Amino acid sequence: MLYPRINQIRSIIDLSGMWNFKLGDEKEPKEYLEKLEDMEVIAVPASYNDQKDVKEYRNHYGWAYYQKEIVIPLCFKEQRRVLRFDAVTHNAKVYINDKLVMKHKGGFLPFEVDITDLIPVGSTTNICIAVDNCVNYSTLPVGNEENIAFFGSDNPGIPSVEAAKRWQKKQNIPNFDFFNYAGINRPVRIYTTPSSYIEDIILVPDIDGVNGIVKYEIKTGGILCDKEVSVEIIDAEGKCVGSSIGKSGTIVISNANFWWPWPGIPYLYQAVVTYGEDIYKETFGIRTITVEGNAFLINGKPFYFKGFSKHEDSAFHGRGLDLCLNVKDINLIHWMNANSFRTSHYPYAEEMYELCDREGIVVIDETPAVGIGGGEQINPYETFSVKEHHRDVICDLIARDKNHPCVVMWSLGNEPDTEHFPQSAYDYWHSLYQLAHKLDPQDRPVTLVCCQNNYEKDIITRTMDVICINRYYGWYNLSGDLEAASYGLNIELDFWEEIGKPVMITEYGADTVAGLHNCVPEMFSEEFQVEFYKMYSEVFDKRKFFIGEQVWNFADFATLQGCMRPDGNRKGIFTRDRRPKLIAHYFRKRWEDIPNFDYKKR
Ligand code: E8X
Repeated sequence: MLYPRINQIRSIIDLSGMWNFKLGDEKEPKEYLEKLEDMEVIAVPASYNDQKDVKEYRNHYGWAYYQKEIVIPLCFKEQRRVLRFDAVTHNAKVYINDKLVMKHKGGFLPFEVDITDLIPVGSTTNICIAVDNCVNYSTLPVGNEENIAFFGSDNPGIPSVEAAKRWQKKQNIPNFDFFNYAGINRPVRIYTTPSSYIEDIILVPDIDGVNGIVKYEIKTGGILCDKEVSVEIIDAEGKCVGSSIGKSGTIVISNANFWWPWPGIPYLYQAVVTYGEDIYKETFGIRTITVEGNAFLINGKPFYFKGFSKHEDSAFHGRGLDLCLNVKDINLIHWMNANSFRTSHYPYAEEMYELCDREGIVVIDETPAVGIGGGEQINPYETFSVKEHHRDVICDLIARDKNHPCVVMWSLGNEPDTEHFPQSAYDYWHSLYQLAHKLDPQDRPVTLVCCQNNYEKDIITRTMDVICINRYYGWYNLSGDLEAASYGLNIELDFWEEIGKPVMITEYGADTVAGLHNCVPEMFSEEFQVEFYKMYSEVFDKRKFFIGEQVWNFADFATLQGCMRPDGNRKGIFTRDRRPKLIAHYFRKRWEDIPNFDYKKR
């Protein structure tokens, strides 16, 4: 799906701003609620939860309603008009003048509806979006249906506690460790195109010696137009360096500049596509991604991942798009001498990938499949009804992000159960692995991020192109004992070494309260966080097959309240307001000394 852009032909009406808002309840709106009375004000895009300090907003469970009156200017009369939502979390129903025109499931990917015949130009129109934040066994991320606490056993067996739990009000408890921020989290826009339009652009770059090769395919829509599709490749100086006519073809760019991760030059080209009156410029880079033996190659050279798993999370906005914060975070990633991050645990806003293309930051792009597990008792692969939705999400994710040079690998999901029901896990994830490979025109490597569990029983993680492990030796296990932690970690890495694939760590960390200091490092202190990471670095540096380290987490972030979460998860290298903890200085130095390429060859 193409990102909305303004150019000499296409236009955008941005519907960001103040909307009317009202909380509903669990009941699904069967039809448009005729009159939404006593509406409050809410900012879009942003999560609604922290925009008003009352528990009804913060802990809301169910539907909420956004409403706005709009007029489309007469000058757009001849144009095709499309209403596009970049992300509404998690379920949405869109009403235009009281009529349901669109439903969408899933909170992190765009959807759109052609409104050319639904909203006439020049007349005042009422738009209402019903938004549902419910997470359960059929959603991604997964939620718990029965008031089950995410962490801790909540003292089972004490009669009074059991009775209180039965009496307790129904709660929407996530099966994941980040606050369930909801609402219209990303921009809402109307974009226009001519009636014959460019629907999609598929670009597959390759390298042949010093030359770049771009295979392309253009999909068109609307009224058939007798004009041919044309494609021109424009370099960063604005010079045309290749062109072709027709809906598909191959263009050779001689002496091309390749896209390299920062501090290399992330060189970008534009494919300028025209079809009849329509024009669209798609940015892309020339680079290759391959896995060979136990190396991860970018442009044929063994790459070492240095960086973070992140969240979209900030004060007031919640999970809402915050462009200023995105720029700040990318600059902090540069300051840290890092080169990459994973979009844990859902696809991020498209603006972030554009920024990473431009700034040379390497991205592992993750689906919202987190929480697929329920302990020994529940086989999630039989109990949860998420498979079909999971397939849809993978299709939509790849359709959205396929052309970004920054995206180097797909992550099918985070920390599912792979231990208690290994065969079911294999069947489930293997078919998704095949699907992702089939769908991606660039055929990038595919991974599944695996939880700390019995890795000997797990038969799916080892089949991925890259083995991504999240490990907490010294924190959740062997808590505080870093010598024992190192011993255990080494035993596990001996196991992975045998598999003969590239292995990286996508999460490891220790909760750390900024400002808490100890002479003898103990858990939660800034000194302990430093000792914890130093221990891991020492182990990783001895292993040739180990291709990268992404810490948990870039910054402290909001979670559901709980006895293990003092004002959220505190494993950040930065605080939530982006101040460095002691550890930031350690990694800044370490990563300065680690080159992007050939680190393990030295
Ligand atoms: C944590 C992280 C959590 O925030 C993330 O979303 C997924 C968790 C650790 C799993 N990984 O708790 O900080 C712990 C496994 C226990 C051995």
